[in-house]
Amino acid sequence: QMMKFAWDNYKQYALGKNELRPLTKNGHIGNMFGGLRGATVIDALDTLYIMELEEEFQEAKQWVEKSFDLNVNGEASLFEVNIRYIGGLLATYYLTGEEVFKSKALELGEKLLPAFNTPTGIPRGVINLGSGMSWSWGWASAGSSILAEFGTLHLEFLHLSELSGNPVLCLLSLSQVMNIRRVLNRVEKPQGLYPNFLSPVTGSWVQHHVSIGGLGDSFYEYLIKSWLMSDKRDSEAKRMYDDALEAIEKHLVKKSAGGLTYIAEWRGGILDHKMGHLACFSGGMIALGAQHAAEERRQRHMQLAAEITSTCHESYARSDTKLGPEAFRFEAGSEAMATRLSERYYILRPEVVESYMYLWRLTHDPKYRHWGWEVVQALEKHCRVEAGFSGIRDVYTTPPTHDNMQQSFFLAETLKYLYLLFCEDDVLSLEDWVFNTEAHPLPINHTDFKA
Ligand code: DMJ
Repeated sequence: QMMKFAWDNYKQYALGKNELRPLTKNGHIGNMFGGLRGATVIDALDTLYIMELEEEFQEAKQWVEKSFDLNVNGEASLFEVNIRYIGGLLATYYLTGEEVFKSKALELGEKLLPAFNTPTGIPRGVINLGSGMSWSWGWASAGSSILAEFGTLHLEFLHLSELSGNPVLCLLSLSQVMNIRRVLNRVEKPQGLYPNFLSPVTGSWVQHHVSIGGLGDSFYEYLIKSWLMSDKRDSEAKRMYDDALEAIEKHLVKKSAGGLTYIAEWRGGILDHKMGHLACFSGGMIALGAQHAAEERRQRHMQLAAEITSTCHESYARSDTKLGPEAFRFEAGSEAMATRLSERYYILRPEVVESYMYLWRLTHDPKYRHWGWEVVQALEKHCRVEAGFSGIRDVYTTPPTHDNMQQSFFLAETLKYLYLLFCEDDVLSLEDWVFNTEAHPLPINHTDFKA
């Protein structure tokens, strides 16, 4: 019902734009997707499909067939286009078998390849989808590329490579992502940690900021999921994940005075006792990775995953709206709460319910369903407006002020993970599917994997 409401309003007021503005009842285009349109359509497709919202799925599919134009000429985020568009199209192709989704994914994938033309092969963050020219984000220090961006291509590019009938595209997409691994394996890592900024020219780190939240997050996620997606054959990815997690456990995992476990950020050896909402995906990731470890490690990691997820739940429980802030800190007198005005907002992000979904599936502890239901109630109470769902500007104020944006990841991720939390385990079973970082399911081992 929430998904139908979000979709119906997007369709009515913003179809073909990237997102719905639910207060002003119009569409938002933004500048992340280089002239591509319909981000919400592509992100919503597989969620509509698995929820059996058939009429709505057909509406979305028709838009892809008739109106989704790939001949655009703007500056796009390589990462965002990959996780939302390529991920959404690939997942819908695998779920439905309908060729249109595969051919659009391949066509778009080909347009992203020039981003890898750098001295190291580490792609830059921004690409012009028309000319193929690429460059780094203006805000990224010294022309660097971002770990979470170039480290979050592997799952989709492997599938593009496997699906492509074109031997050049097949070889290119595979060799590009395998080369990223090579560069990362070669470079020295401070205390085993991966900093967030790397030069695509020299292949060395540009700044020593480490975070399992924004700028780093999905790099770690794609290591463990690459191994799972290969049906546990990609042992290099597993080794990299294990080593990275060991360094994180050793240097970043902390316990607050009030007994809350959290993962701090690291700036050149100095800890910043802060967790972003984005970092809350890590409870689910660590639980997923723990399933395949030896017993002692499995227990330790399951406990860590549960503790982090519980801390993220606290960040929701300690707010007046029962939704969590963009970032929360652990300081004297204040734990798991935002202490800065600029960090109090909630933009319909999925990471906390994502971890509830994994922890539920892997433990069947009913508290994860209770916590998920609390989120459903809070979304209904504070984020539902007349024409859709909106983010809010301050989770500590009721009634909240709305930000007038229904993010596409709300339909791709937040609502999908909530749905899966209350489904039987065999709906998109974790044995058969891995979710890309935008919650688009990709099949495990559907063909022979060779890397
Ligand atoms: C999503 O686009 C993806 O989950 C990404 O990895 C991080 N941020 C957003 C949602 O918060």
